[in-house]
Amino acid sequence: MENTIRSLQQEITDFEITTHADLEAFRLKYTVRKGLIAALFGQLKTVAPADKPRIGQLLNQLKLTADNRIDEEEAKLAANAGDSAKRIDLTLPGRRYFTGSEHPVQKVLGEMKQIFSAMGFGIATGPELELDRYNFDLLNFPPDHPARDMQDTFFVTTGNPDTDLLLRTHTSPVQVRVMLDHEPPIRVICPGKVYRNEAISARSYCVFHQLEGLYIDKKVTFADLKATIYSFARQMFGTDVKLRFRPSFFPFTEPSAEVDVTCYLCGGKGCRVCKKSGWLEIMGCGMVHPNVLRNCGIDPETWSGYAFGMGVDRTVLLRYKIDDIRLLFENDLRMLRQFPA
Ligand code: 2U9
Repeated sequence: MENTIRSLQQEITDFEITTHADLEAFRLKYTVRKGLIAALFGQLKTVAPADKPRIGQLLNQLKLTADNRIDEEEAKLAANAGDSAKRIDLTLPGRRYFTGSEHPVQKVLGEMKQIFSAMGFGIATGPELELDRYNFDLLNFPPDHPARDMQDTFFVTTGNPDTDLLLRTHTSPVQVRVMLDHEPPIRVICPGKVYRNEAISARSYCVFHQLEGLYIDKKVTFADLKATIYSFARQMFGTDVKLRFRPSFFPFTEPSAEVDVTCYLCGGKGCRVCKKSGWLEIMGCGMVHPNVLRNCGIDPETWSGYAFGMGVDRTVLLRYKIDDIRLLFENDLRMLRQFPA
């Protein structure tokens, strides 16, 4: 027994412990309730009474050595863990963080807002879920106008013309709200999302962005409208662009026009994007229809105004050479990360 204790004493001192797993193996072998030391204590009753005090003392010493070893090794392992945390390799390349950035639609909208703000326009916003009255009736749409068709508009409720709700098909109802709430003069732009029940493709989507503008004052003329659009187009598309106004029709403006700029991709020579015409359509515009002024509580004998409206997404696609409008609405990080701040 004495020899066994002495050889275990040596073993416990020499046991190699470098990891937590080694330490656990040590503990399981020697110090647990079913370990070697406990087994020797169990054999103490077989020792001759005269030897018992000496052997007992040796066993106590053995147990103490094992317990001390565990305490020491635990402390060493803990100190090493601290060391490795402190051991940072400063030569490693840093991790790249993607900090988030402006969506390309918001970049273009931001530029447009900046241009009109500098010309004195305020910015107004309104609800995307809109009253049928504000989206159509007050804007002089006749009851049988095709835009009111279920094929074109997402109606939410139908049956009561005063309370029916729909997803706005243009931002014009925001200007209606501004006119109902404020006395002229009024000079605002209204940027925002609009919804149309259209076949989805790479070129058209059921939701897109518009920016519309409205100016109402005494003696506002079509010449004021042309000057404003010229100034905007030069700042937005380049100082070299030329404009052309083509007569058109909208229920809410009279007279009405559509505006083209010389294609800023080919300089007007003709390319695939402008379909060899040299022109790109950028917006519609016109003088606010007297019926619309009256519907919104403004006397057309005293006040006149112009309005314009443009789609934003097509400019975004052309500017950034994106070939599918749906990419603007999918929030796919692989696309968005190509537009860093
Ligand atoms: C009020 C009175 C008049 C806003 C206008 C247009 C012409 C126009 C289209 C451009 C491309 C819509 O996104 S698009 O399909 N818009 O052509 N919008 S005048 O006229 C208004 C608005 C509000 C009270």
